[in-house]
Amino acid sequence: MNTINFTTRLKELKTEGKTTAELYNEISALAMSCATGYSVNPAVKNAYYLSMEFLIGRSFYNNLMELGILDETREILAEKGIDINVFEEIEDAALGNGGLGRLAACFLDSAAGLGLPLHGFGIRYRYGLFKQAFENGFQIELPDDWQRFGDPWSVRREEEKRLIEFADMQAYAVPYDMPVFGKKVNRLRLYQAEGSAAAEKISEYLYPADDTEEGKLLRLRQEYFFSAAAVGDLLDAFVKKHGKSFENFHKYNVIQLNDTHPVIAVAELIRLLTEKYRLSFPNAVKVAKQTFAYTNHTVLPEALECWSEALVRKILPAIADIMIKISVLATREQTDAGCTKEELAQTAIYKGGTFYMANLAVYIAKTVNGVAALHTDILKRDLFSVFNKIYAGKFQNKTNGVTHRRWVELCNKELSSLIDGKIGAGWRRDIASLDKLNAHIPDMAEDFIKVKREKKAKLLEYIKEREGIEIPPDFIVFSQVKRLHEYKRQLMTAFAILEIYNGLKDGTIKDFYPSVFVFGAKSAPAYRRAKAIIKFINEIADKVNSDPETRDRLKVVFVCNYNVSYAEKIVAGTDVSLQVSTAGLEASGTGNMKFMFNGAVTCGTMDGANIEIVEKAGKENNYIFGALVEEIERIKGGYNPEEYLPAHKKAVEALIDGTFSDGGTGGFKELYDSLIKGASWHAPDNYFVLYDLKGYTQTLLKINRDYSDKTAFAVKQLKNVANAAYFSSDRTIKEYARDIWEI
Ligand code: 26W
Repeated sequence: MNTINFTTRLKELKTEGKTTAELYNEISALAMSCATGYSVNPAVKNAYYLSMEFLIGRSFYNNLMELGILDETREILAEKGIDINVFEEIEDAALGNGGLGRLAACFLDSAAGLGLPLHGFGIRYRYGLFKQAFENGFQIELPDDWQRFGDPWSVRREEEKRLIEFADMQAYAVPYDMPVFGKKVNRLRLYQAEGSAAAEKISEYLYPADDTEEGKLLRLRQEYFFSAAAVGDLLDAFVKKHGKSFENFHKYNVIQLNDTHPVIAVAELIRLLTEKYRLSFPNAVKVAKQTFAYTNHTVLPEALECWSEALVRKILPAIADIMIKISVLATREQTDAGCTKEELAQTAIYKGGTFYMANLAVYIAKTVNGVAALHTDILKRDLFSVFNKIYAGKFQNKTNGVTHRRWVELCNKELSSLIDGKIGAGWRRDIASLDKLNAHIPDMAEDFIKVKREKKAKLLEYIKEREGIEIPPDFIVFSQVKRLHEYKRQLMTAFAILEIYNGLKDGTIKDFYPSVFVFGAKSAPAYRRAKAIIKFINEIADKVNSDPETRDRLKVVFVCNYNVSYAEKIVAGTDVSLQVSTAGLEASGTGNMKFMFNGAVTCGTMDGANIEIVEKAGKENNYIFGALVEEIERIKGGYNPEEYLPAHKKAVEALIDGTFSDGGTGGFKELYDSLIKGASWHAPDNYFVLYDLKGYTQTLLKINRDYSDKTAFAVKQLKNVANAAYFSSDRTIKEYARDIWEI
């Protein structure tokens, strides 16, 4: 980075009369022009991350910070009468849904920060994740036209465009390269589909609603589109540099498959090696086995992708043939390894006219990793137990992490300076040294309380501006921000809030420390139940916030259009992080780590990475409740939620007793029935909401009591900060680089 050049030219920049968007584009372009060009060095081994989603959020501040010019830019603009915060108007590039997409962005940031060659391949969606609005408490979706502000951080590479062919049409994959700044500058390559109206549709929307045949076909096209473009790029680059000696391909390339969405890349590599380079099928499979690694991010059956052969054949007949050939090979191998018929049924890649993409991934990948210790155990013990038996050593755990540069340094400068003041700034580059903070905790509680209060005040000010809800800064801030899904149990939080509200009203709860519950969540557009839960929480908020008897002690706010930038403010201003999924279902969670870094205690179940958070920070500094995985397994068959209804009658029946309105949609009654009667596709209360509700409400009240001893509570919060280093994606990436990528 030629910083002098940048600051000189920034000082000369004419700013008067320019719009924020114009300034944003000019300053970003200036930074881009001064940044050393990034290149993929084909002479060394590079790792490639194939992901359908990269939830990069807003690039402006993060890139200037990574380039080391954020503070100077802030000062130079201030001299010109411009507050650098005006660029918060520039929306996030929401090219992802949540978890796995944001993780991909953190991984790229950490690899660059560590100087490791990891590059991303994905899709440049015209419209990212929808913008959420509320209409009478219901979620509505608006297009996320993120490019209307320009896209100064990408460079279009017209000359490298590649033709991607389907049976019924074709599309050009035009690469847009985004630099990923750090010690090394890596590259995120996003492909845009061009060439016809039909072609452009392929990269128009992130995750089209896949509940229709039309939607499914488009999603399959998207997966093949970017996977084939990436594999084509890598093969061409390899041949150009090393010739056609594919037995060395894996010495220069390792491809990480982010969930099952890019797994079709396996078949595409084999297709090109056999059809274009005339390798034998077994040799092509051998190359694939040395090149691919697979990360599983969920055990939910609905998220484990399957494709009907008929659908695949419609647009990719050669790929279908190859996947069947791989399946035959796998079956033969596993039969030789002594698998029974039942076991072969579990590991089948192709069975009954269906392709099981997770099985293809596990069979081919040289390593398979889960994303937290418990999740990886569940993969080895349940989901992939047969594979684990045959291919011992294939499975590894790689507990997730989040980049502390965005999730502490950028979003919480005040806490970062407080840490610097105690242990120096070394932790910013070498995060492991953060644990030196443990020695200073007793004498920094008061300073921490000030910082947390300042960040809380900023968050609540922002919420007042955007949501129109006023919350005094001395309230305890509880936050549950994540995708809306039944297994994450936002509904259970809603019931717990109602029980607290009812207790305040009838006097059974006394001296309750004023608290606000902050929700942030988007529901998939077609997910009816999740949308009903959003409406329910909005109804509760309206009622609670307007009740003169309780509103000075209890508030509820559902922030609208929760996204990466909103998250940066919420994680910094929160006291208690709510992570209450049904044990065994949240593979890891990453919001839990962001909160921990910023000094929130976790109120949660023993699920995903919560277990490791509690292990690192100490059980006594967090609040754990709820059934354990083993308990859930044990009671599953005989669980009758009606036994638990009497104790929670008032709160749960608020869904059907007219207390709240679902606008005549019937959504609330359907939610109630899902708990008491179940549905054709699941048992009653299949996420054990009523089973864990009592423990949850009691834990929230305990936290409320403990908070009165501000200093003791601040010590708990600081213990979380001081022991969060493990959850930096710098640690995660170091482990991938050592154990999987060998770069
Ligand atoms: C909201 C339901 C849902 C579940 C899974 C939506 C999307 C998925 C994807 C198929 C997988 C995914 O995003 N899983 C999330 O990945 C994160 C990063 O590893 C984990 O922290 C989350 O626990 C996991 O749900």
